[in-house]
Amino acid sequence: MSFDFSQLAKADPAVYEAILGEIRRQAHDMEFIASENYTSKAVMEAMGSPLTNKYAEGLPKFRYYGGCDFVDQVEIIARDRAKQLFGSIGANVQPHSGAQANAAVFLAALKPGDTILGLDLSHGGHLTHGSPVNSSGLTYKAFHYGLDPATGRIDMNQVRELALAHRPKMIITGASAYPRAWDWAGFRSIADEIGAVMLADIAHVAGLVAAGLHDNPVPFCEYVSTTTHKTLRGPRGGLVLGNKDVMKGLNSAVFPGTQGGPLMHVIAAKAVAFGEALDPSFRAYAAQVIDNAQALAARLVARGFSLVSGGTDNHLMLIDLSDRELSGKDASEALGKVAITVNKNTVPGEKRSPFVTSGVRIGTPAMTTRGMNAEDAAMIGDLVADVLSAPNDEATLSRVAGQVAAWCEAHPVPEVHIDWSARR
Ligand code: DSN
Repeated sequence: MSFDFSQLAKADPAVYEAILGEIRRQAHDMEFIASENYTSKAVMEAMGSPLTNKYAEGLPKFRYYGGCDFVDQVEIIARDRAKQLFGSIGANVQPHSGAQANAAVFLAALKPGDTILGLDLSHGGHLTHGSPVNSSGLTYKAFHYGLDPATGRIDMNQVRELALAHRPKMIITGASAYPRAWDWAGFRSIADEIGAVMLADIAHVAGLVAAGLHDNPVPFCEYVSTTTHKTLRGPRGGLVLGNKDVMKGLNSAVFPGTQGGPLMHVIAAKAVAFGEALDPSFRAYAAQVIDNAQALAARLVARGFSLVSGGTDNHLMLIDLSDRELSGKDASEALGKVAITVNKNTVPGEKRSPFVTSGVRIGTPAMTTRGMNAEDAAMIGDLVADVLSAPNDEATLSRVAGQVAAWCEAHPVPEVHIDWSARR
């Protein structure tokens, strides 16, 4: 991917050099962090635009600043496309991140001290779903459901028991590291039993939902939050969707409740990404993401590795190293030596510290953008298995590093072409 950094190179060589280093790293490494992707050049052009200069507190047509005509156009396009993508009545495209989107939902729906119920962090949940080190866990009384140890899947009986016992005001669904489909209808029926509202945080699977390849929680939830940069392949940012009863409160909870001025350049980039996700080619991309994850997972299982839940329905898998000497940290460092980038991750029943962990999370969104097919994914599954089976063997590391370099050279980071003319 080519960039024009002519001004930056002269104005600030130190920052320029660091950015170049990161561009090279992205080109030379296989990117398997499940929450990362390569955005299109069009998305980056929108993000790098002069819209960063504009203050636009408020909503389109209801701003606290003058000069908002053009940023209004941008925000309306982003909002309409988000609603179309997810079949939602309402959307607010201003949250700066997924954490900010969740903070706004909590402010809109809860009072300090209210009870919430979400997926346990060490079972794949997220910090903002009531972790004691996050404001969600400090402000609200949080309880957590987990995975059934026998199946590695969410234990809906436990969810119901906890819901009946603690009567949370909000049930939170969605995860950072859960490889299986969600039973949104099952959660809704439990929420209805106790009169709770429901939030689905689909930050990870949003692109799969948008493509119609993962069930959509919008019909079941008062609130749906997401990031825009993972499977959705947009700029780094957040988005929140809501039904007609909650949008007024939700909009106020975003601004002035939890944020000031929106990042209009990022909202422009979200609009572009949503447009890309509405293009039929995005469905083929998302289908390939899942095929690749399943091919990679199958190869790891064939090579004797345990996966949480035994496989995947989505874009990610979790290698469970609990019964091995090799920790998640060791595994991620060994893979890093051959330029395969992953992250260590806790697994259900984690015995090691969160800095060490017994798991490795592997996701296929970025590498699929880069042209990986299912055959490549199976081959890369072998490379991962080779490294994790002999993490200190220099000959293995050197051979795998060569294979990684050859694949990366043959599959440059793409521009992500969309046939815009077909939609004009
Ligand atoms: N940190 C993100 C992830 O990697 O899944 C979630 O916020």
